[in-house]
Amino acid sequence: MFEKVLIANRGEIAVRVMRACREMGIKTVAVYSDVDRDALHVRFADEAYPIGPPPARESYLIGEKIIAVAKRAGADAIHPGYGFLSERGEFADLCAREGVVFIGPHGDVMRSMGDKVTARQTMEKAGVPIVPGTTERLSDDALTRWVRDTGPPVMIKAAAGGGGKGMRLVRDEKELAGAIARARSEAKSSFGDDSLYVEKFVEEPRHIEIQILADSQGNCVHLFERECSIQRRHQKVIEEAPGNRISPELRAKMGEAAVAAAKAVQYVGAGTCEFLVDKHDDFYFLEMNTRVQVEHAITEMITGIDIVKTMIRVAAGEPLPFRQEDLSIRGHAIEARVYAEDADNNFIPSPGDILVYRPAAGPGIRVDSGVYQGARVTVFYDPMVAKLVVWGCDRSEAIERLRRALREFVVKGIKTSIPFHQKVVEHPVFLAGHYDTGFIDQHLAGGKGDPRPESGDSREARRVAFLMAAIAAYQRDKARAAAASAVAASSSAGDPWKQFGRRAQMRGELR
Ligand code: MV4
Repeated sequence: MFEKVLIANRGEIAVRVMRACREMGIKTVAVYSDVDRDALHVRFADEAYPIGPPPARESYLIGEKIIAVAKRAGADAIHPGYGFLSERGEFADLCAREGVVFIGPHGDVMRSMGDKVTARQTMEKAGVPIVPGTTERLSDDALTRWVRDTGPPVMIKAAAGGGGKGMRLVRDEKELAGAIARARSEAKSSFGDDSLYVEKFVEEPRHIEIQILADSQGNCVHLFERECSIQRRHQKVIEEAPGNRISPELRAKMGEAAVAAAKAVQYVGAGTCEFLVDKHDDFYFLEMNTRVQVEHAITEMITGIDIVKTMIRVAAGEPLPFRQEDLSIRGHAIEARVYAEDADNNFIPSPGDILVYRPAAGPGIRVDSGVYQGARVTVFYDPMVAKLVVWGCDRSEAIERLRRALREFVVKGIKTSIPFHQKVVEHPVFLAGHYDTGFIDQHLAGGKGDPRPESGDSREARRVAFLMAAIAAYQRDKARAAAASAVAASSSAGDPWKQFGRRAQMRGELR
């Protein structure tokens, strides 16, 4: 096992990785930009080294500086966290050349998954369903012909893209030429590569992703799914595990597809296969993320597996300490990302000094913070300051805890997304678990630009209707969960989790 690991990141994920290292008896090395001298991750580490000016491209993104620190500190491995260098194949190559272990997959794997056309070719060969479309980069003429032959709606996408950049929806052939031109120029300026491909548009999809873990002996398991459809402009807001309305059969099929995807590229480490799931429960590979993700914690909550410790173990050459049959889902977890943003002001970043910081705590609550009371939030990095992660024996309890925790969580000095989360967790559509990627735009004003001004009367009327619908949906949800738990309890003699059935029955009696 490694003796010392350098964490090439900042904020909550750097702290998260350091916690894993500490439990494993591994010493930790932090790196920090000038503006992060007093950041939480620096205070948390055993050692810390400066790496330059605040802009990431002059500090956290310079692989050579990070490697130099690793050598000077005597670190035998580097954990990249998420963002920054985590999916840069060239940085993994550099680590390999310099004899420092990169905690993640091989550089070639990152490059092949980073290019969406290559990823689609690989998945097609591996028998993983991809969205119908092309598996080649196409000229304007070829794109036009494909769309003429197939018919709209289609999505024009950048081969170098991902996360929604360089992507255009075409609902009418008349829009095609303009969409191609705009997608090409956006792809060129964002990625320096204007190659495009095209897919059929999947209507009202859900974004469901599968966590996988793989070792260097060829073993690979999946840790079930996360439901990540609650996003705003391709930024995730709330995630849940397990997903809603995912049958055991669909779960097994998607899990097997994700494992096949990982095996096809001889994946090592923690990774995620993103899928779109349509109305008919057909699913399609979208992209593979070759890093630990922000929302990994909800999977940890429902499986009991420490994903970060496992990725460190497999990077050190150890085999996975569990098999697929050892894994199961217990309860339900939800993550609310706490961003330093002003949701009432078009979600603009809200930097400043954190004057009061009192994170939620208590049963079923995990808060992974990148800040502390007195810390400064700057504009240089991602505005996510903490993750509020809750666990409950079922979805109803997780929601109850999330509502309680959102009320407990106090942050003063900066605006945060907590009030926005409170709106989400009151919404009947969220309570019903019946949402797709359109949720925020369709149901929460402010999702797309500013909310329309409303008269006081209509606002009040809407509020009453809204509350009544929310209460009704909530009661239905609870009754369903109680019935399901009672059934589970009656058939779970000897099951250590049967008290959850009793709890639900008690609630039923009290009502
Ligand atoms: C799609 C799609 C519908 N059909 N592709 C958005 C981000 C990028 N990773 C892929 N995205 C989408 N690709 C086809 N063929 C809809 C989206 C999409 C989306 C996907 C996941 C989560 C939220 C989303 C919001 C809008 C659009």
